[in-house]
Amino acid sequence: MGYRVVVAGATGNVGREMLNILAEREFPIDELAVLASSRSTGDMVDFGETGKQYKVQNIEHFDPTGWDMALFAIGSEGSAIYAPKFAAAGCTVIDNASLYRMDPDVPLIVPEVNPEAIDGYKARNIIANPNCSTAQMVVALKPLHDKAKIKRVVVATYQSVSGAGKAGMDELFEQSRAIFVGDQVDAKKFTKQIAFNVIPHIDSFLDDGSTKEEWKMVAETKKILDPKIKVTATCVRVPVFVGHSEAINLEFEDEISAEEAQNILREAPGIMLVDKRENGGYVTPIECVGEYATYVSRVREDPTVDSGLSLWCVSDNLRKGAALNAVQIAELLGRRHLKKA
Ligand code: 11C
Repeated sequence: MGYRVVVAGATGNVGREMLNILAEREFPIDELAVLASSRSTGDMVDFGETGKQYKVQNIEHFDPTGWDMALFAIGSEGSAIYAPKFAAAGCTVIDNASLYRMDPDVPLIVPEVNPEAIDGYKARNIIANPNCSTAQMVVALKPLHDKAKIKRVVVATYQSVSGAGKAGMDELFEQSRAIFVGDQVDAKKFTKQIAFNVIPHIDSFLDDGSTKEEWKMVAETKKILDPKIKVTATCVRVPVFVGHSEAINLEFEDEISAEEAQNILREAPGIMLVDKRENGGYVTPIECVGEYATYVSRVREDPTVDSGLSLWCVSDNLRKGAALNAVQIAELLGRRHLKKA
């Protein structure tokens, strides 16, 4: 006995991971519909490693009446059209796009951090999934904030190209190949060469000189964790296929030692502490691919402020940063609000 579940955007990086994770976690599904744009209609997609395949249906012609929930990974333009339609038909939308995240009537949820906020979802019947770089950061921050109250966060990100979709992954691959064989290197998806380079620019520029990705880390952290926390971010694209990394510096109101922080993080939900203070005693993005955890390493005191810590945080941006968090929201919604058929 389970739910009638829709995955929209099922052929993209995040949609495919949604299907994998629903299958891996044996989410209670009575009926599953996989949707995409007309371009992919009729394609077959795998339901994880179950051996089951589903035919992709055209989202334009799909009637959401009678379906319990829809996991959307169709971008803000698609969400603007289809999220209100599905929500009005009684199908709760769990939306991976940024469109509704700051809407006061739409809960923005990371289940390890603010599960109770989901109770407000009925106002619009939409629940938002945060940006990938925010999701992993707030999982790491929450238990430390509970202990010693974070005043200020200074974060630099090292974000993989899969955050920019399949086109971003293809561009890193193509440029790397071109460099090895001596072909011309073309930049299409990114503004500069990404192979063997880093680019301090993700999403569009804002009037104050920051980027929208940096703004999201500020605004979403405040909405999910605590509006009083000050955040400043520098978001950087790096030539890594999957896995976002973050160098995070924290200033606290109350005292907290590195050892206390390590002990707290070791017990915290969603976190795997790997912090051996020796060669290789930390996690790099390549090791987090396909994993659920948010990894924390390199926890150390920052002696330049009264109470400060620095740490390194890595997670699979397609999983905790997107698809896994969406499925965790679906599980939370089911537990707190829906009756199984
Ligand atoms: C990136 N974080 O790495 C972005 C992708 O608001 O959901 C996700 C954008 C978002 O490019």
